[in-house]
Amino acid sequence: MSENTVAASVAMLKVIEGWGVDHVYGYPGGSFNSTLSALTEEKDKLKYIQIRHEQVGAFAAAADAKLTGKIGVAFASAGPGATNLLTGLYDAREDHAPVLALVGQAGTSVMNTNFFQEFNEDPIFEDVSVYCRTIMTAESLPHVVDQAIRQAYKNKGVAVVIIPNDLGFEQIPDLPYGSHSASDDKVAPKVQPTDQEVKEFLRLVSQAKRPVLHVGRGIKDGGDAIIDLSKKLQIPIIMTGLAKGYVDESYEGNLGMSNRAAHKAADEIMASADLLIAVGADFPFADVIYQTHPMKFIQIDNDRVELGRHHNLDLGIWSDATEFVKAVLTKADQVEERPFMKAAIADNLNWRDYMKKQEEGAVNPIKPAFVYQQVNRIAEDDAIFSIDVGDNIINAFRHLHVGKRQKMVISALFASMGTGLPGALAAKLSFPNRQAIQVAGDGAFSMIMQDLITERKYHLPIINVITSNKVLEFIKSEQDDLPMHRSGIDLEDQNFAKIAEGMGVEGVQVTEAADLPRAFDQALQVTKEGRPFLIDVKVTPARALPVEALQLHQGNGKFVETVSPKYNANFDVERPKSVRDFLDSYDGQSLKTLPEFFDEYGVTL
Ligand SMILES: Cc1ncc(C[n+]2csc(CCOP(=O)(O)OP(=O)(O)O)c2C)c(N)n1
Ligand SMILES: [Mg+2]
Repeated sequence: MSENTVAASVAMLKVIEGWGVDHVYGYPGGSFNSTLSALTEEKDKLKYIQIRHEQVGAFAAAADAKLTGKIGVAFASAGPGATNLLTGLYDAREDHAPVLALVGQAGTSVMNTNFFQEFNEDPIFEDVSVYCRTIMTAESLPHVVDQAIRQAYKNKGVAVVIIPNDLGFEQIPDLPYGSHSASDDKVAPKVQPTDQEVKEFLRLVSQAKRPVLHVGRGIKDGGDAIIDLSKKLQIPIIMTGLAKGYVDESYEGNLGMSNRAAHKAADEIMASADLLIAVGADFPFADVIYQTHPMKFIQIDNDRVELGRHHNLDLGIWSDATEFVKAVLTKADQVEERPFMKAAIADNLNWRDYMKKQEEGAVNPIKPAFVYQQVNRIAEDDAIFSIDVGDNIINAFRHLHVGKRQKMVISALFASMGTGLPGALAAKLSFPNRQAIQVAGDGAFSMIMQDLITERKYHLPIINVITSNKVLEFIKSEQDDLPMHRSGIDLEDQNFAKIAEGMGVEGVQVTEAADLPRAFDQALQVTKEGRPFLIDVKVTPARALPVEALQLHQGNGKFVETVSPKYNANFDVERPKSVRDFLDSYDGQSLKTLPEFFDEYGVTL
């Protein structure tokens, strides 16, 4: 037994440091004072980032984990602090991000008495967490936190430790409580495919006329291998949004994302597939878009829970995605040019050309596509993008270039507004030498804009781009496709640059397209000098071409494309008369439909 003693809260922080954590987010409260005191003692090793709303801390911790794969840490005091933390923790849960949440609790002498801000916190955090414990003795505090971190890693989720305030102040023996060692950092063994699985896969592929690869994050660093496979087997690639940037976007056979935040060719090709191959992809909308028509289905995943979750399997392969792709490459012969692949590429290039035209228009009112062209222009090779929820998800998926050395973070499955700025805090704190750019809509940004001051307080040179359109555009589009009136979606305009100024953050408001490049140059300059910057850009509220409104039907030996009956079903908007009318109404005169490309290349049912 050691003769030296240490405050239990300090011992706990040493455990956290032992796991390689160098910053934690949180907001004080009386019930958390024992840990706050320890944070001052440990300040040289563990940086405390005082956010202005607990939700922001939890979002940022989740983003840390998504960007680095390492545990993120956030804390809050008992009661309202604790409940404020929840939204951010759900974001971590939904995107399988390992996060440790430390939550304050009233002291043990008043626990379970309905004391001020005191209530049973376990049931509150039960659902969001993979592990949730209330500390009962000071000695157990560092142990339980160590175990919580292991649980968060193992179960890829949120571990919550609830700390009665007095226990953190108590002295306990000064022992090495943390269990982290180099062994924890070694690469986990990969699940390998068998020859039989490769053979069976190639047999099904050889029977297909219109096979499609749907590639998710499971591909990890196998982006080049999947392109080789696409070329060798003549199969177009469609990506999930979370995997954006994992496969080179300049490759012509990479059609981008499908569904609503999507690319036209990807949606059309997915709807025409007779074989869909899901590669490390857990697509949240799969239960809808995999069911538009009958097709065969192969799924490759290293997590057995995922197999068969979204479609009945013709072949399920439990394997690391990239290992499987590599194994197939060694066994497969080069397939001769497939008309379907040619049509897919032609459709893709036609769409890319359209997108480029949207980006190049330095016209008024300013289009979001032009804003993204500017982001692309000033983004450094290893920039990190944090994109908030709303139309920015659609526009970033379409117009943001995410290169091999760059990263993008989003709130994918929980899809919470207010995640752009916290994601940028995480980017800058986890990667201080990399450029951090966040893009948020006016609705999303105003949910968390108080934390601009956090950027200034900690000298975090973040570029904040606010696409301000005075409306909840993403919801407006949804309402336009329902038989209802537009309702509840107008936003009062704000001068975000002035708000920033009030918080000591430099910024500029842009209303003319011609002024936008200068604003981005200024953002670059100011952030290079080490200070954050905000661009409040007033963009058009016009809907971007909703590719999901196009529907492909198979019948009479032919493919036919129509506009969904749901499109513009709203009482306040007009419906187009034809697909041509629909495309033209979005300046898409140059766009062709997939059946036109199928005719051109002789693709038949
Ligand atoms: C916290 C939260 N509340 C509500 C929603 C529903 N929602 C999704 S997108 C959106 C609109 C976003 O508006 P804005 O930030 O202005 O971006 P825009 O779509 O106008 O570009 C809303 C309300 C959500 N995803 N998250
Ligand atoms: Mg908006």
